[in-house]
Amino acid sequence: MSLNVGIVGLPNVGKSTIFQALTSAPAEAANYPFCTIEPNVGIVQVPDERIDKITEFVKPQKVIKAVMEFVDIAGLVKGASKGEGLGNQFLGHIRQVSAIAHVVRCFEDSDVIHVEGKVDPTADIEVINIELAFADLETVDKRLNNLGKVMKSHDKKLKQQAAIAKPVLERLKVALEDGKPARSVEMDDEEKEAISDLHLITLKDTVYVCNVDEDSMTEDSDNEHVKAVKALAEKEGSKVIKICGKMESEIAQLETEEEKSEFLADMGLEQSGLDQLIKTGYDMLGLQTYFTAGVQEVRAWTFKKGMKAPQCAGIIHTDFERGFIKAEVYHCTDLFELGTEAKLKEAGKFRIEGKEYLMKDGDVVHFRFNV
Ligand SMILES: Nc1nc2c(ncn2[C@@H]2O[C@H](COP(=O)(O)OP(=O)(O)O)[C@@H](O)[C@H]2O)c(=O)[nH]1
Ligand SMILES: [Mg+2]
Repeated sequence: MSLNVGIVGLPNVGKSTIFQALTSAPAEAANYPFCTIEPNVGIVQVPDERIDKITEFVKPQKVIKAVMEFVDIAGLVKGASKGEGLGNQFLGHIRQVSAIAHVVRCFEDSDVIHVEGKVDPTADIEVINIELAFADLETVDKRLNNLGKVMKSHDKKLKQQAAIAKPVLERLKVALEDGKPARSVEMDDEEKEAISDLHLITLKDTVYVCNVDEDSMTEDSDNEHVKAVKALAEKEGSKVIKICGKMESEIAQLETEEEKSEFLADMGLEQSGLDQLIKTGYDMLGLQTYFTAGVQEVRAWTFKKGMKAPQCAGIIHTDFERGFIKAEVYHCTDLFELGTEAKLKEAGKFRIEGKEYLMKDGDVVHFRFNV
């Protein structure tokens, strides 16, 4: 299963508009040979002021930024879990993604038809979440039915696993039947592990993306629709961001970074909604960035939170992990403060770390290895 964010929502809420804006400046495919790109799968560059700043200090010939994947999933409708509107197929796609960006229509526009007839974000979210919960319910029911057989088998290990899974599946069933997401059910690590292979949709981290009109984007206060979404999200511990799909597609057509910054400044905005969406997605996936910085190339590397130095070295090349000796590390914020490697050393900020070093977001690293 790859690490990606699926864009989900009712039809006509602006999913494809947002996806197209996200992927309008395609990441240079040559730098990312690992990605096979399908029409609804986009590789997106992760905006990161830190790499821009490192570049000012190091002045490399080449800069390679971190990337992540977004998937545009076709709109779900009421009854999807029963197969309405190609429902099962789309639900299958959602099961494959690692986190969810749920786009909600918060803009008024009589030219754009709303499938339910009026703009009502809480009701819209409910429609989708109930379909997702019912899809999960089916998965949970299937597993529960199977457990009976497993309990009767002679395989001790299987029986043991089933004994752990049973009570948590039963709790999940109660919540899902009530239309509540699986993430609302408390589970310990052992229980989470016991059901992890089910890939429950409503267990995935979710950000609600309020697609608002231009005015609501530039005003400080939220419109009523956004307020309603925030209230709902707070109850389930999900994140919320505001985006204006229409404006993002205009920004996406601008050629240079300068033009984009100017456009945002004119609107009184610090960063685009898209940038915020990408950063939130990256974070939901548990991803962090370390940098390698040389005059030939400054590059951002993506790792999973909690990885140690040798594993991180292995992301560059398996030889780096196999022959790992040590890592020379400093944090980018120390570079910004002190300016040169000599000063970093003087201040004791340039460190030699070993195999047990837990890598930090923003570390600048040089790995020493021997194969
Ligand atoms: N007024 C307005 N229209 C939008 C916005 N975002 C998308 N639309 C329009 O809404 C319609 C549906 O958008 P689309 O992205 O295809 O929705 P999808 O079905 O969720 O993928 C299109 O006509 C878009 O131009 C927005 O922020 N404001
Ligand atoms: Mg679409």
